[in-house]
Amino acid sequence: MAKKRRDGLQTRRKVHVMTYQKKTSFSSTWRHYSNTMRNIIGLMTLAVFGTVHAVEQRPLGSQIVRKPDTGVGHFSEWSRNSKKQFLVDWQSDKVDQWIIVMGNEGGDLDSITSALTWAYHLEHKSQIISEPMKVIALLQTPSDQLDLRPENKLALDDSRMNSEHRDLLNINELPEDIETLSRRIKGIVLVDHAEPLRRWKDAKVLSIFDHHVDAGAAPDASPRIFEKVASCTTLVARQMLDELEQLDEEYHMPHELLQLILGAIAIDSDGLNPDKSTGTDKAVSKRVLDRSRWADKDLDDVMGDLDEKLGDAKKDLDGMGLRDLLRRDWKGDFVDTPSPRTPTVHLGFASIPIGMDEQIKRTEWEEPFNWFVIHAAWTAQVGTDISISLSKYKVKDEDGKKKKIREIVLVVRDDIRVDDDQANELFDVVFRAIEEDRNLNVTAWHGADKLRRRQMVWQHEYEEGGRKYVRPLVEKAVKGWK
Ligand SMILES: [Mn+2]
Repeated sequence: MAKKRRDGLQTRRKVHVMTYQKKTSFSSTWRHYSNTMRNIIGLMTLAVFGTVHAVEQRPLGSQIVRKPDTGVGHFSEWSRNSKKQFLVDWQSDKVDQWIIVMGNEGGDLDSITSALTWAYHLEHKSQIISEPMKVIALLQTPSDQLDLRPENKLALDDSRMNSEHRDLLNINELPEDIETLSRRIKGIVLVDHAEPLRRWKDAKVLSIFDHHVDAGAAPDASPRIFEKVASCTTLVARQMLDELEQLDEEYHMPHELLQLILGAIAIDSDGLNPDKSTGTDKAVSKRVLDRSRWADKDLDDVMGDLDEKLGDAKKDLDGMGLRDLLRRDWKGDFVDTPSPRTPTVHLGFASIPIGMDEQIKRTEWEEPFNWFVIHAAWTAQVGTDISISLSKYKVKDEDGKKKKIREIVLVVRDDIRVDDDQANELFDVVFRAIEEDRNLNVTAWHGADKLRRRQMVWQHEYEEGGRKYVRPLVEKAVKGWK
């Protein structure tokens, strides 16, 4: 009976999809014409039959919405239910009961997995030991940005999550202005970042799990865990397992979640490569593996396979243009400075895993100017005054050994929060911080002499000089600007 109903639904859905596709295949001229005609007819109907009939009309300009194909896994089902409940509660003014667990806005697999894991744990644990808590994982990336990371898509598919991410709550789906929402909810839990983004500053920070530099935020949060491990997921999973094993009766731990956890740790640790990970990453992975359907397999084999598969997907950025490369791993936020003239500026960071020359080739005219105009359009859209773009690529040295080259692009614009003079000063402050850093030991990029004012490109070979290193360095410089 239930099956029959489902089949019926699917048939209806197919019809919907077909109608939708047929509509989109009309030429735009025809669509425009027919829309105009429909609007005119609609208006005439309104005029002739009045409001009673008008409410039965499809609202002017409305579109046919395609029904989502929902995920197939239990974990997906849980996640989709939480999302629905959160939205229902918001609509009925009960959003104050909710805790939001959020990763950083780069939206990598570590952030997604950490947030989902902790939300799942908190909710299920509370159902056993106390009043059930309402907890939702929030992805601080817009839904259309998720697929710019092919490894996320693959890992979520493998965990039988919905292919269109309908089972995840994304930042663009929040029904309320974030500053207002952050005052109404019960609190937030930060995973994979050290302090709340400015827009969440009024929310109560209940817990923090992170593997970046401790910025001293929310000293009373509990748990408040900062440890240098490969993956933040390691810290969240360890806490979850510790607490789970304390319970008189354990809640169900779906394989899909365990697999997601192993995938996130595998990709961040290069398959538990000892140079990239710690004993903690390994020990926690083993505990997770033992609970999974792969319990009889060898840990290093499983993690190696996951890393290879997800790592290959991660590198597959063929055909991705510069704008998508800039936004696929973008982190930005406001920084306060002591300057009485402009106390707050916006600082943004892109991380791009291919070099500048290759990025320039992916622009329409394949010339450096094109890189800077696309970049300028992007930073104008997100309102960033000071932007840093970090890229890396590998070359072979004389002995045929691979070495990693990193690049740093600095651009300061003068049309958002700061004027020309202030932009010059800010550029100098950040320029000096980067040039004078002994670890980075930067040299000018080969095309640096052709750059415009307030643009600079360097290269360096400092292995640890990724965003986790450069961001605090630049933030400190900006905070010191007077
Ligand atoms: Mn992380």
